[in-house]
Amino acid sequence: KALFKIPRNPSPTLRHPEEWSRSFSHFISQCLIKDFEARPSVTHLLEHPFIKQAHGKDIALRQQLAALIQEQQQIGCKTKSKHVRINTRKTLIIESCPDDDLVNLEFLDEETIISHLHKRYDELQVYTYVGDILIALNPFQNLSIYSPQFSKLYHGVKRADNPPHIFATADAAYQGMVTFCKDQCIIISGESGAGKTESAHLIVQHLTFLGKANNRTLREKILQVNPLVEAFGNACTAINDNSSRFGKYLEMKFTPTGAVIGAKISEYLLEKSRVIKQAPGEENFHIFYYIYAGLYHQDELKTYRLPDGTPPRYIDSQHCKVMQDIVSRKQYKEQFDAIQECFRNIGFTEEEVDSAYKILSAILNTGNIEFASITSQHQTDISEVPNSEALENAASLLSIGPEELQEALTSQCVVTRGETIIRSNTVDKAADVRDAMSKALYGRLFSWIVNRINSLLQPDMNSGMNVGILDIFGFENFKKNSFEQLCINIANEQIQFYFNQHIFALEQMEYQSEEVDASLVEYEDNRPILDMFLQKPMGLLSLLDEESRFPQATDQTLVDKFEDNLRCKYFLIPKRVELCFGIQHYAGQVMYNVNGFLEKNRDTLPADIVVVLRTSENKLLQQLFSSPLTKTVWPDHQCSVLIATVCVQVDTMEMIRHPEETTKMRRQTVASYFRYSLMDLLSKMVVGQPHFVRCIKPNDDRQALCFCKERVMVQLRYTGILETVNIRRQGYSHRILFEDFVNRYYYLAFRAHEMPETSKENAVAILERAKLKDWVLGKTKVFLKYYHVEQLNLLLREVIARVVVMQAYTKGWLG
Ligand code: AD9
Ligand code: MG
Repeated sequence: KALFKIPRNPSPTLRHPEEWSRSFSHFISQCLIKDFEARPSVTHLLEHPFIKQAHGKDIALRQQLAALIQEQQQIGCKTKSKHVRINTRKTLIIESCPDDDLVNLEFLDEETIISHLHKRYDELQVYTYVGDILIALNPFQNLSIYSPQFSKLYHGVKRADNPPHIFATADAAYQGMVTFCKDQCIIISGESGAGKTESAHLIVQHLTFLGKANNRTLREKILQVNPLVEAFGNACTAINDNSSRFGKYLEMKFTPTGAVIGAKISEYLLEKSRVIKQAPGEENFHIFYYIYAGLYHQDELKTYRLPDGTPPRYIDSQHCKVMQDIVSRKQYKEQFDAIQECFRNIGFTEEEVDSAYKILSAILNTGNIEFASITSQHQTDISEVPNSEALENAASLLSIGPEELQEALTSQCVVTRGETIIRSNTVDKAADVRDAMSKALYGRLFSWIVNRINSLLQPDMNSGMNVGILDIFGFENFKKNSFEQLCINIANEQIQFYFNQHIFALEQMEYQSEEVDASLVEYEDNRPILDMFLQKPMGLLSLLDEESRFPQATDQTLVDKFEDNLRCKYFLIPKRVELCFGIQHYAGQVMYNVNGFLEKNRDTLPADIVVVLRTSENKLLQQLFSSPLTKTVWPDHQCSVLIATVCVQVDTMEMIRHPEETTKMRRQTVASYFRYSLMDLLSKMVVGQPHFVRCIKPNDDRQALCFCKERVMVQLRYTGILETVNIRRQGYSHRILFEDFVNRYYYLAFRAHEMPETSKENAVAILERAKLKDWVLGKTKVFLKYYHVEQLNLLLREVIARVVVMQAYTKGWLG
């Protein structure tokens, strides 16, 4: 009871804000440094005359207190030993405990780490540090730890002041950017459904808060980018109801003083094949269901010609809840309204949105076009469209002639020896052309939306600094895996490789070259697997490309080619399953079915379709098909940075064009475009200081509070968490040249005007002055532990703040 002793006579008459604040803080800390199991005290506290009498400014404090207590109750409801206090800025501080960082564990073995994470998860502590890396367990339930109060809590404070949190990672990136004027990059990894996309949203939310997007419009725009792109790029899969079907790198742009000024997205490898077909139990991209529910009124149905009655073929009828179920229609309608709002707020014109909906509806109508075989005088196998309604709808929505469209679908122009011959398509071929057109329309529409967002959100992307956030599709292993899973999993291999390079390889290489005595940690290097995929000319992707060039190639010849050329322990050919191969990925073994690999890789769009779409009167469509979407050539200097930092053997000097360009150009396959995408992504990442978030899926049933030890163990193993803990405990994650170190921190030991020599001795002087322990010196660099950098930065900020105040006094600004 004594714990809840409330000051007997706290004077409610203290009017001076400072005095009030001090008294208030003291009072609150007296009352709140308690075990939160004793909840009755909270009401008691709010009812106390001292708080009740608060008025004027003080009412705000009372409300703040009430909100803080409520939040603390929610997050700390099961926590026995968490302590809270209010700091002088009247912010709630929840003191961290040594448990927050795996590096502090006394015993380091898998069992201890797992039971530690398990205990924390049961207490709803979903975040845990491994040094400067954040582990995020998916809570599978909404937690109330992401409110603006929490954003304030994690703003510019010492990491140890609060429990681990995704906001702390965002804050570290932001502070790093502001302090060192260096781009930052937050890499979120984890398997499908582990929580990457949610984490990315939270990071953007916190960065817009930190970036003081005073301009409300800009803040709203930035916050609406993710929902908009995800409506077009995410879908329900067997693993995740909101699975990302593309890779996304979002760069938030800031001024040198840290004010947010814009954003830019880069998208990678959208899974276009989903438009035309989905695996059993899976769905098409969300946006198709949204427009179905949103454009349901009679006049809209007329304008957009959405097929009424039976669901369109591209929206799997089993799953087309929009058509059958009034409840889901309501939900989708809400989503549709939200997307409309996003379009509007970000700045799309009504005409653009209308064109986008027309293209989407045209795709659904295109999917309903059927072909029948008819017998002609000369040929038996030509196709026609028996039911013209879908064809006419599609043509009308695309503002092209129905006859021209039918012709482009059912026949093709072939030029032989200077002569143009029209050749009829078989029914199957016509269906392939139809699907290829739908995929191309959707893929280009998606890229256009992303480009348009970029032009609306980046006033001047050439100046200022970035925090980039990487959220790609997670590692996938379904019952049946195809070309799409192969690409997704290679991208994940690449991210794992990047993590390994940063955490292990580069660090250990520097110990040796700088002759620093630090023990080496063994880790699982996945470079051989990546080489097997990416090497030229004998890597898996090159072999696939080579085979795609032979018109006679079949699935069997492809598997044979792989089997003949990929002789390594990571490539497996199962005995009794045909047309299959296996890969021993870093995250486990996956069996791939090669059915359709060649076609998917060729991803051809007949020139006749491009020609007819170019005749459209729809401005947006004209734009989508008017010119080749050409990607820029790799600048030399970027390549060398990239190769030096991430030594993956990939093709770098390639002019990449959109895969489905006209036949005259050398055709780009999906594999070569993918290779380019990976390089492009890496080139963006390597220029920034990386921060890692490792998302972990605690169970496969998407259940809250269910921690499946085996599943977590597997993920910890393949992500190398145990080794990461080791290297963070023993290693020196920050290595800074003496010169850079002195330039960066000389304020800590020298006067502003002194301009000390950037020597080893002066670096030591700064380290000693900052009272840091456990650092070491190499031949040219200072070697620091991960926590040193935070300590140095905090000291530096304090010193700079003091200097600014002193200068203001000397200049007489402060009287
Ligand atoms: V995929 O590779 O795109 O298929 P992600 O992105 O890793 O996958 P996602 O972020 O979509 O997974 O999370 C899956 C689901 O977990 C979400 O739809 C939420 O229902 C749930 N989730 C994830 N993180 C959180 C969280 N911090 N709070 C609450 C969460 N729920
Ligand atoms: Mg995702």
